Amino acid sequence: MPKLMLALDVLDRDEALKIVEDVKDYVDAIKVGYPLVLSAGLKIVEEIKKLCNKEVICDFKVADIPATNEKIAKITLKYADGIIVHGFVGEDSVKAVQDVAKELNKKVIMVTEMSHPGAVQFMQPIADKLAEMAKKLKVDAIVAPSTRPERLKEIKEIAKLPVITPGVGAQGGKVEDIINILDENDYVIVGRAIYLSENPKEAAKKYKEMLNKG
Ligand code: O7M
Repeated sequence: MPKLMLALDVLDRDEALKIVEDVKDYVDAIKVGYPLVLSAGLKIVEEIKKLCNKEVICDFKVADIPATNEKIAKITLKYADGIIVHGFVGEDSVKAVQDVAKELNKKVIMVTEMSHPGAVQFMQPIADKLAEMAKKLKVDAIVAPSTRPERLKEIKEIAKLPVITPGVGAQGGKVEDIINILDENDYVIVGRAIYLSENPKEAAKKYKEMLNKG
């Protein structure tokens, strides 16, 4: 059964910590990105970890030259267990982050095809090649879309790596359409369908149960 990763894209520190407290029994990892870190600072990662003792991944979709990627990775991985990078900038940029992560025993997760409709414009045509590159570089996991289950399957088959998949809930993706593609090393990312729900704890529990049943 795949694991559940909460996308904690709220803008307020106290609200973020309250949600973590509420859902911590049902989520396996927490992903924070620009919305929360630009609002609350990178130290929010430490606070979240202290509160729930779960893996916290920074989704910064790093996409710069190797020298700059290295600096971003060094700062981020002081706090986070893993960092998400873009692959389209090329092998050298991804490797620069992997070098930092290896020294700190942290994870690098690489985006292939994104989940939003616009991703078919430029990303989809190169996504299979990105999946091949991810395999070659042996990144720790890739990101592929729940909104296009057939693409999720194809990309996973090419990369043969754990997958972290967004798009379930607010973006229209459904657990039942992806559950047979995934295994115990994969994560399903859910954000708004949990943190915007009237009862985030119940919503997280519901998703966890759906994943367990699969
Ligand atoms: O469940 P949602 O739609 O509220 O949140 C989905 C989260 O996944 C949100 O944090 C997005 O930034 C992220 N995401 C996508 O939605 N689509 C992608 O293709 C990639 C990501 C992502 O996490 O990239 C690493």
